[in-house]
Amino acid sequence: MIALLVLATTPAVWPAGAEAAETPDHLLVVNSVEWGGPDDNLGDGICRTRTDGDTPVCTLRAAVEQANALNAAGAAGSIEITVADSIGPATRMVGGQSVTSLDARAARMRVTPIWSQDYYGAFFEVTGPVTIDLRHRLLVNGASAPACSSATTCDSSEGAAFYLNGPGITVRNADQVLSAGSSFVFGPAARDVVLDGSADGTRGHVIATDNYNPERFATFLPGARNVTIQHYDVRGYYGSQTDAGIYYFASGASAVEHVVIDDVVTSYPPSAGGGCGSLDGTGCAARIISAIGARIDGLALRHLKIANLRDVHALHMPLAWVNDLEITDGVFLGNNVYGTGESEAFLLLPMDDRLTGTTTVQRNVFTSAPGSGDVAIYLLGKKPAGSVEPSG
Ligand SMILES: [Ca+2]
Ligand SMILES: [Ca+2]
Repeated sequence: MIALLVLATTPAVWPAGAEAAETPDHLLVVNSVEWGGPDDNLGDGICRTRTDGDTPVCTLRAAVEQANALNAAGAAGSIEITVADSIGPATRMVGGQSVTSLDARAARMRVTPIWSQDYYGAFFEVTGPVTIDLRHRLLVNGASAPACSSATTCDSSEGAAFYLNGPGITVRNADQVLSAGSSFVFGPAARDVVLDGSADGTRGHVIATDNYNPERFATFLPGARNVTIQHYDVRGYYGSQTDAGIYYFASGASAVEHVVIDDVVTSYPPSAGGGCGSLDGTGCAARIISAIGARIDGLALRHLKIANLRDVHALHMPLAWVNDLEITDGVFLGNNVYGTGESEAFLLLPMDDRLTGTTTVQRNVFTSAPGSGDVAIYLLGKKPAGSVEPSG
């Protein structure tokens, strides 16, 4: 089945975050795989947790702390955090002097609540303009051992991996960013933030199937503005219907504004299997979008591929207020989403008067799993394929 629903024809275009300069004014090179920190002197512009002989040890935490301090001090020019060649591809973070009990909580920069779900803070809190390029080398995975001694201790106090809450933040080439809560939280002060899995041509991936601890790939808090996520393979995450989702929009009085999600694949094996527990997360599947009571002003979903999703709602937005929604060039294959009937469609648009502005759902391909009988799009009742509705 190919369903085409066009409510208007002009996709919105929003600015992405600024690209980093070729040679940054401040370059902080992470040469340690340790979780620990802190930076030993925030006033010197140098990333150093301690010295090993004559060599400064720079952890990712110290680098982020130093970058935040440079911004807070009004430092001129661009700041880039990168990873040394001495750290090989796909190296998990481990150890560090602030990790005293094999408990991932000990490594957190932020220990106070971000919001109700990432209540125990975040490993990394970024507050000002910086480009963080992990080069597919350093894996921030605090959701399973050895970041913590067991899946239970990993999940005992839920927090985020990255809390991005400032202007001009770009995170590049960051694989397997995982925690007990959200992988990335975009906070109320997030402005012009880019999460690019493939800035170097190698595609990014976050596959959250070690256990059921991780719950959200991207959490958007009210007030976040101009966020782009692109070039990732993402799946897994615990399947809560209230608090989880690949993309989770938290409810609040303020809107999340101008989010672009482009070229992100969420593809499960054709034959669903595996469990979703503390020792096996291969069967975990969260909603693609969860947005209960959230307000979103500008959401573009471009070139998404979602395949073989089973028994969860997919794009679940009936109780969100959404102004200017674009879903274009998506490929949604073999999905058998939660429940049956038209009101359990793959794409549940905001109901009643909650969907406003310009809505474009165009050039998408939908197929359902054999025998599922699922509906592709639900907007207060069925529309035949090829429908064209005037905006408003
Ligand atoms: Ca320093
Ligand atoms: Ca959890």
